[in-house]
Amino acid sequence: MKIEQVTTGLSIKRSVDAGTDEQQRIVRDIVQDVRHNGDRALFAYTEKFDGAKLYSLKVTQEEINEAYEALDDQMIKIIREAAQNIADFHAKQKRETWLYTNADGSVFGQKMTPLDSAGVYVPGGTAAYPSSVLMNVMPAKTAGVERIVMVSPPGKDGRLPAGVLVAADIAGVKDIFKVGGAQAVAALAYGTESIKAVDKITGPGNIFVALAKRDVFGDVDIDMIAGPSEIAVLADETASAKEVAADMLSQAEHDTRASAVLVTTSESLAQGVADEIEKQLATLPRADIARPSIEQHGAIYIASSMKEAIQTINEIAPEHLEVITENALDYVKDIKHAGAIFVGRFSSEPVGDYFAGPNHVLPTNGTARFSSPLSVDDFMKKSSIIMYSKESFDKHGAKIAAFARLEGLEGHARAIEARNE
Ligand code: HSO
Ligand code: ZN
Repeated sequence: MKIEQVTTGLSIKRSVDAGTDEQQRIVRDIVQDVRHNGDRALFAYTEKFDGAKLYSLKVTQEEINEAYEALDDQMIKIIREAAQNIADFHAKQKRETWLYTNADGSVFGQKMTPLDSAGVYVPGGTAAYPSSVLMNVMPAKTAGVERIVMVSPPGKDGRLPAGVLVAADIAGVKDIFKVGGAQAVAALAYGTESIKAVDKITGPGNIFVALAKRDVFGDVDIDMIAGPSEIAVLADETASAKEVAADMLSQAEHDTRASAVLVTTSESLAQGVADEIEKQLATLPRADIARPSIEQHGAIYIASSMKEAIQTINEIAPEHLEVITENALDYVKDIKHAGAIFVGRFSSEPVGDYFAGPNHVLPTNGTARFSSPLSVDDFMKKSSIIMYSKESFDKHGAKIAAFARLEGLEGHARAIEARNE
């Protein structure tokens, strides 16, 4: 792996996939088809794209029971413990309705209301992560969303993976449907005979899912469009090359487009990590994915000072940042842009992927400059409350009418003045 001197103006190779015209057309057609033909279209696409001929989309209690039987008890316990940690962390995010009264006795405030319903998309194949089921569902549950629907493409055998079903059940999802792709997004947005429409769709997916989410946005809300996973490690000479390399590979194995970057003040660590990455790749089962990721999107940068290193991190605005230095916590105040900050050597990134509690759905592609991790807020909305007192009204009514007339809105002014008569 190449070792370079850090320069300014650096950024992770941004790889937002906008899709080809052809893909956009296909997605629009599928969305329209589902809008018009409902379940019939869903069955047809599931047969065409997933190779599964289904007669019912909804996962049955029997399938859930079988999923529990397929996992060993220890694993079920681990999923439960992770879900509890995620619930505990997200409970701290929950904001309550607030009101305040000013000196004139007027009351203002903000009412918090959970969304009525949310849909979670879970990708198929090797990206069908039970951990992502928990990360998407738990914030919605904590927010108080009453109806949470999950969709995921079935395998050729017409089934969903046991881990996904168990995680969904532990998270409290009642409605799980075996449908994926753009057709599932359309069903969630517009509803079909078996799937009732939801207000917001979250969860990652392939390009067709991402394009469909863009297509239905406005009719329903969506979460961010997630890009491939990213990790940046900020380390000094106290870090272990073996550990840093392992952490970088942990994200590189997600996707050939994932990126793993080290920014360090130590030349010997830089060399050590480069060597370790090679060594560890030799035995990593997913090296066929991790190697191209490291080769195309991996980098090791040497900075002349911690200040320069931190500036570089802020320019990259990584999804995940690990700080493995002496007094690591002291540097957190200088980090402006990172989706999640993992502090110290025991906060290896997978700790957050699976178990610690904070959400693993994080801003990618440099969007940590302006976005935040998925949270309870994403499943709540706010209404303003205004209760103006007579005292406020008498004091300010004329000013309000004057403002209305500035805008040429006589009707507004008269509404105010009607109270004076
Ligand atoms: N690191 C991924 C999430 C994940 N990792 C799921 C393992 N499973 C998000 O960037
Ligand atoms: Zn991961």
